[in-house]
Amino acid sequence: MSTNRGRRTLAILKPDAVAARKVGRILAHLEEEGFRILAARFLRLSEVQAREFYAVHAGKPFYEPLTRFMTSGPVLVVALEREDAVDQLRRVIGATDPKEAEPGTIRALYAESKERNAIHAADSDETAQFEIRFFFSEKDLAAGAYS
Ligand code: 3AN
Repeated sequence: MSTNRGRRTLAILKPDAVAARKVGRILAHLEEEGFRILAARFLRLSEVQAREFYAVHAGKPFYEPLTRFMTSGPVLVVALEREDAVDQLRRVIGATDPKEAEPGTIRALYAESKERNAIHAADSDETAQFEIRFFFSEKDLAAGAYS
């Protein structure tokens, strides 16, 4: 996987986006922005998984509500590929608070609030590697690779 460093990132379409049936539009938006879907899975995060996934935020005031929200319904976990994947996905999703997100970004278009903000994206190459491996095996990723 090291040769794919920088080319892969992880997104999670959060429970609010799934419940509001925004999945198709968000995936279309990502594809139109040049991302390829390498692997995708619907799942319901367990409390243990959510706490581990967001461990960097442990102790922050929004940690408990965040993990509660992320376990409240199904999510779609997506491994994505394109050049400069991490930074490009951060650009495409917009700021954490949709009120501050650039017009046309996924959060400006589809997020309800800072807490229910439609999509998660890895914030660095290191985090992306950790997060992709958190959900997908090499076999899952190889199955989605075209080249
Ligand atoms: P982002 O999702 O933009 O990378 P992070 O990683 O700082 O933001 O925060 C993870 C998640 O925690 C956010 N997506 C959001 O749902 C929630 N969150 C972050 N900051 C706040 C905050 N100040 N108040 C409430 N929720 C927050």
